Amino acid sequence: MCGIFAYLNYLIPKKREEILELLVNGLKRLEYRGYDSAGVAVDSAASKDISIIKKTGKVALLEEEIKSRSNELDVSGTVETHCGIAHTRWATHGIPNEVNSHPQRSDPRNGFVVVHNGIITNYKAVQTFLEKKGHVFESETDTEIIAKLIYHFHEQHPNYSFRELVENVVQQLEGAFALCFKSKYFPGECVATRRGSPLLVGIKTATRLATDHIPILYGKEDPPPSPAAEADSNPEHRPHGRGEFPTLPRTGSTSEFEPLEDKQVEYFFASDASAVIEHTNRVIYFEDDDVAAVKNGSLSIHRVRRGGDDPHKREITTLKMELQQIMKGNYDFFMQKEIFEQPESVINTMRGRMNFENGTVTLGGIKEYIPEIKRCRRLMLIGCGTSYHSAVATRQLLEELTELPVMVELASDFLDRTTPVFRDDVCFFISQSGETADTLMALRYCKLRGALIIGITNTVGSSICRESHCGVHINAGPEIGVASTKAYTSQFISLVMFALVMSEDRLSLRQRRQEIITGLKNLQHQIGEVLKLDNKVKLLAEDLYKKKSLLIMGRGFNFATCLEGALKVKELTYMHSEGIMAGELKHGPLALVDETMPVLMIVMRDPVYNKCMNALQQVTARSGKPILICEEGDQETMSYCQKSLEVPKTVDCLQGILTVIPMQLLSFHIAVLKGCNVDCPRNLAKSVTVE
Ligand code: G6Q
Ligand code: GLU
Repeated sequence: MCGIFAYLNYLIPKKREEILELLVNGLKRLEYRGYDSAGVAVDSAASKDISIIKKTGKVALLEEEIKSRSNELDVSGTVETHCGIAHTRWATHGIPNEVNSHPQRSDPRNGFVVVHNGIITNYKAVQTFLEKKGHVFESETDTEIIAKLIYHFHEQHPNYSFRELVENVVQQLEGAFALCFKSKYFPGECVATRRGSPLLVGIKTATRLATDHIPILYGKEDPPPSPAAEADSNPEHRPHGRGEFPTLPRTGSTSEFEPLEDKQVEYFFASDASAVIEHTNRVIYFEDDDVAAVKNGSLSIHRVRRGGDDPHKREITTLKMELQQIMKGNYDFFMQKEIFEQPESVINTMRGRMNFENGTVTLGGIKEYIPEIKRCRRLMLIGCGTSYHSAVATRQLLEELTELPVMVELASDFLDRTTPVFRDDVCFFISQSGETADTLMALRYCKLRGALIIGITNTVGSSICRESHCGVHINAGPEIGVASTKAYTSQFISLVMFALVMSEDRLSLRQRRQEIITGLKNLQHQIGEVLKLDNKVKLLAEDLYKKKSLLIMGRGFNFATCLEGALKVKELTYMHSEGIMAGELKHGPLALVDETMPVLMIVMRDPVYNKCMNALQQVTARSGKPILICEEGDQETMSYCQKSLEVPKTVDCLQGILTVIPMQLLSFHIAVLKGCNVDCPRNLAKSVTVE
C-alpha cells in the first residue's frame, strides 16, 4: 500500500514553489499509507525534460531535498499549465532506496514517468520481453516495467494519444495497481488508471461545475487477448507469436468532459480523499479499469470494454468528511480501520499466488527452495506476540500437510534455551515489522548453525527480510495500530499457502487441499459477514468493560484465537485476560470459574467439538455463564449459553481466521469504552527493536 498524488493546473498560473509544496503536502496526508521513501516528478525549469526528485525515508526528507535544490528547480518561476506526480512508497519489490522509489522512468531522458500503488504479478515476463528489446532496467521494482512498456508502445505507435498508450499498457498488466502517468511527449496531460488499488480525482473550478457526472467513453471492440505472461521463456511463444504485444484498435474519442466555460481547472489525483479534501470536496472515485485522461484541461474517462451493468457514467460526489477523519478513512482509529480492511488484506496476501481455477499455489519467494525444504528434518516457526500466535494457529495444518515435525517457538524463550538447531532444519521467522529484536536474534542464531532461514514479514527491506535466505511477503499493507490485527490473518494465510505448496503432489491429500483452497476463496466474503457482528460485539463489550478479568477458552484449531484474543484484551484494555486450552481446564484453571467470572468459549463443529462441549458443561456446572463463539445456526450449542456470536462455517483449519475477528472487535470496543488509547496502548511500541 502506498500514496499516489498528482496535481494538474490548467490555465491557472502557479509558481513552481507552490506546485512542489502542494505535491509534498499531498504526500504528507497520504504518508500513513506507506512511508519508506518518496518522490516527485515535475517539468524541468531549464528544458522540456522532466525532473525527478526522490529520497529514501519520510516525506519530510524529500521536502528538505527539494528545498536544497530550489535554484536548480527555479522555484520562483511560474507555469500556467502543468502536471506533477508524486508518491510515498511502501516497498513490495526491492528495498527502500532512491533508485527503487517512484516515480519510475522509461529511460534516462525521463520520457515517461509513473507512480504506482500495488503489485504487478507478471512483471518478470514483461521485463524479459522488454530486455530482449534492448531496455535496460535500473531498479528492482515491479513498477519499472510500466514506464518502459509505455515507452515501447510510444516508439512503435508514435501517433497514439497518451490515453491510448496507457490503455494498451494496462492490457498487459496482471496484479493490483493504481497508476498516474506523466510524459514529456504530452506536456500538461495526465493519465491515471486503477485495478484493485484505490484512486480518485478531485476537481476544483472557480465556478460551479456544469455537470454532476462524467459519461464513460468506450473502446470500439473487445481487446485482443492478454497477457504478456507468454513473453518469458519460450521465444516461439512471445505475445501472439509476432514477438510483439498486441495493441487495441484506436478509438479516437470524440466528446470529452468540458467542466467550465472559462476552462480554468485544477485536478488532484490521489489514493484517497485525505490528500484532496483541503483543495476541493468534489471528487470522482474511479472503478477498476477506468482510464482517466486530462488533456487541454478536459477530463475524460474511458473503458476498453462495455460492461453489462456499468452505469456508463461516473458521478461527481461531494465529500462530507473532515480532514482528520479521512486520515483514518471513515474510522476513528487505525486499529479499527485495519480490522475492517481484512476482507481486502487477505485478498492481497493471496493475490498472484492462489490460482483458484486450477487449484495451484505459487509462492515466488520460496519456490526455488521447496525441494530443499521437503528434504528437511523439521520445521521451526519462531516469532513473538501475535506473530507467534499465527504459528500456533497453523501448526496443526503444517503437520498434517507436510508430515514433518513442527516446532513453534517464542523467539525469546528459544534463545534462552539455546535450543539445538541443525543444518537440515528449516526455520521460519514470522514478524509484521521484520525488525523485532528477539526474532532477529533468533534468526541469526539459526543462520549461524546452518539452517535454512525463511522470513514471513509485512515489511520489505526490513532486517528480517534482508537476513533471510528466502521468504514470503504477507502484503497486508501498513499496519499502524500497535495491536496487530490484519497482519495476523495475513500471516495465517501465508502459512496455510505454504502448507498447500508443500503438499501439491500428494494424491492422498487432494480432497483436503481442495477444501482448503475453496475455503480460502470464500474467505473475503465470510470475513465481511463476521464484521457485520460489530454492533453485537459492542453490546457485549458494554457488559464486560467494567470486569476485572476475561477467560477465553477453546482447543484444536481455535486455541490460537484464545491466545490472540487474550493478548488483544490485555494490551488494549489493560484488563487481565487469559487464553486457556480447554483440555487443560480440569488441570487447574477451572478453579477460577464461578458465577462472576467472565468466560468466553469457542466451540465449532470440528473434530474437537465433543471435547469442547465437555469443557462448556464443566464451566456451566460451576455456575459459569460463558459467552459463546460458534457456527452460524448451531442452535443446539447455543442453547447452553445466554449469549453467543455466530460466525460462518469454513474448513476447520481456516476457522481461526473467522473466530479471531470478533475478539479483535471485542478488545477494540472495550478499550474505547474504558477510554484507553486504542492505537498506542500504554508502554508498548509498534516495532520492538530491543531485546
Ligand atoms: C500485538 C503486537 C505484538 C507483535 C510482536 C511481534 O498486538 O503487535 O504482539 O505481534 O511485538 O512483532 P512483529 O510481528 O513486528 O515481529
Ligand atoms: N510494487 C511497487 C514497489 O515496490 C509499489 C509499492 C507501493 O504500493 O508503494 O515499488
